[in-house]
Amino acid sequence: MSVIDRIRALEILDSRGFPTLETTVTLKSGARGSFIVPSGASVGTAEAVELRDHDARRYLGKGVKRALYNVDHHIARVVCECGTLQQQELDQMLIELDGTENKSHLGANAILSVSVAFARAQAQERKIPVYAHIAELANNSDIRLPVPMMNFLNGGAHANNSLDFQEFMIIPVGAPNMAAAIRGGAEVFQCLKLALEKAGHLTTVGDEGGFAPNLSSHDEALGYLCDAITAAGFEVGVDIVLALDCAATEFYQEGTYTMDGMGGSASGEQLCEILAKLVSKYPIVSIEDGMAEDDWESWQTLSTKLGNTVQLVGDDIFVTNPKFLKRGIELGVANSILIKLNQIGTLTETLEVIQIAKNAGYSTVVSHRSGDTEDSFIADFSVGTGAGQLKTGSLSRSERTSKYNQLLRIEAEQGYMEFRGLNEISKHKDGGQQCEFSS
Ligand code: 2PG
Ligand code: MG
Repeated sequence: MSVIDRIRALEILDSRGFPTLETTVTLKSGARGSFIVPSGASVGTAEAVELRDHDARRYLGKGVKRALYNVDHHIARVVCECGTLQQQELDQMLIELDGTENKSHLGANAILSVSVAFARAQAQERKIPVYAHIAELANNSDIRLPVPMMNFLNGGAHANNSLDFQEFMIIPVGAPNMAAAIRGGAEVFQCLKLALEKAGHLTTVGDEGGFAPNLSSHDEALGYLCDAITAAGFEVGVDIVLALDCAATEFYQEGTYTMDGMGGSASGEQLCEILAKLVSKYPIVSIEDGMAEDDWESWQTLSTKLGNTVQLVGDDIFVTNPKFLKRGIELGVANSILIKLNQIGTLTETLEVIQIAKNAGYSTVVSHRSGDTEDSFIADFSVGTGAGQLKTGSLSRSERTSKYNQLLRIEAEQGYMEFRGLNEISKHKDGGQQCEFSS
């Protein structure tokens, strides 16, 4: 139980150079917590609303002064007056104060910034690590490090290149701990850079810090990843496996998936075949948004075809919202959910969604946004909730490495914390024994 003394928001910049909110909550005890809100590019239609100013004279209309005003005035006035508060009470109060289903009145950015900053302030007040406080809020006794999904080749809405799929990731599942996982990933990343350079490709990076070359096919991208894993001295499919985020909503319209960069279009069924072929050729254990957010039928086809062997992660289709997740569970759509705090807008609701997923046997992948910041809260959040997996971009750009570095700090401070490797990934293929990794 804490009493809020002061709340202040500031308009600062995210990794794409667009404004976002940083909110600081100060408790009566003097403890403080801050949170910087991230921002997506491939945004699900049903996500909670990020309030922007739409004033073309500032930041091309993307200013967040209205959201800032809502924090400093509307929210602060109410929550600073109400005495002792717990997280759930605060979040409920924010939801009611907003009064809309999609948080469009105050803005999900305004609401989330207060919700998370309060949790951090409480952790400081209690003199415990943020992840330990989150574990208590989540009622989770299974604290552990997440397996990191590292996005080394960027395409889709995150890069200006030929790749239609948005993310080509590696997962160092054979690592015995976080330090080894990150070291292995970093070595693969450097080997990939050398290979791309040698082939005459640009090694400029996309929004999430992965390389963004103009490749001729998704096959070629996956081939580059496999070669880099081998060049770094690891065994493809054993030490390190692969994952995709197709972000298929971005190239879907009226029943057709149009992959311009790859020069072809496909029906849902055909895209399903394309994905099945890639899975049979490469050690892909996880596919996110293989189908579009409103193409539930093709999602069902994909889930029937690949759901027994591959982790199928719902991002745009579930938008971290209990309503859509429950529908997915009923219809047998996907077997995993991507967890983004700003898709739903409060900490408490995010914890509820994770609980629903866990109860249904769906795995959970905590995720950054493509427009992110130096804030590393999701690292602690993934540990405290025992989510099992964390997707937070490549091993370059500080807004990405800030999360990996926080995981390294947590592991080092603890001396040991459980890291389950491939066992975190639902429906994965057999294999994955530990081998070439050392810390
Ligand atoms: C995604 C995310 C993060 P964005 O689609 O999973 O990688 O991208 O933040 O642009 O929605
Ligand atoms: Mg996604």
